[in-house]
Amino acid sequence: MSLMKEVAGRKAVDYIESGMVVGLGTGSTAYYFIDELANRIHAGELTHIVGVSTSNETTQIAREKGIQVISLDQVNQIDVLVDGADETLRTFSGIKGGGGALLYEKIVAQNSRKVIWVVGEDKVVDELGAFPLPVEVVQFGSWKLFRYFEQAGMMPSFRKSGVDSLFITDAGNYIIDLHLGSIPQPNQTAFELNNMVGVVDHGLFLNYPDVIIVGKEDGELEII
Ligand code: ABF
Repeated sequence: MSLMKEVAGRKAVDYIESGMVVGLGTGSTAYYFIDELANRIHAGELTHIVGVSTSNETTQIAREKGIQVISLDQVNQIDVLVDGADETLRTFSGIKGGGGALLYEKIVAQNSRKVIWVVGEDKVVDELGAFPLPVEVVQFGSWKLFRYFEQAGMMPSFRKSGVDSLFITDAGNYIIDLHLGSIPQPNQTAFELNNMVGVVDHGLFLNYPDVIIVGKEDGELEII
């Protein structure tokens, strides 16, 4: 239980109106948003809400809370997406994917009219990269990519699931985390990754959010 995550997540429901198609994010902060959204629906304060999920995990959580969840391809567009982040600059770029859902999160974000990130204040940084950068890669040839990252000094590690098995994303891919330490030129790093065969996507979300809701340790909020 994190007060700063909870206040940020629950505040985001104020941006939702009846009749909206709502993007449902992944992670523990987005969880509070989903919980509060369900509360407002069951209280009759919000009606005709349809959710589009960013992960199988979120789909299960939302449906268990009584939120109608349909697939992205069943809607024209998402009105508002509320999602978490692992790091965020105040200039509306950040790193996501610590929860392993970066690909579907980015696809849903691309199809959303408004994107809101909900974070605890510890996620707000002046430079990206202290958090390992997740890179989603197809399984075929992934060790060749790993070796390339290693030789390029990008300190790679395969995302594990349990002791000796590799984590597999909802899309059936692996994740290689790059322990870069700092990413002084996120656009350049994203450009290089986007042009590597076998890389599906990565956790650099550049110029994505429209609003960042920051929960503070003392329960206060900051809206960026
Ligand atoms: C998700 O939110 C992931 O991209 C990211 O890893 C996570 C942040 O985790 P949490 O909200 O649990 O701190 O969107």
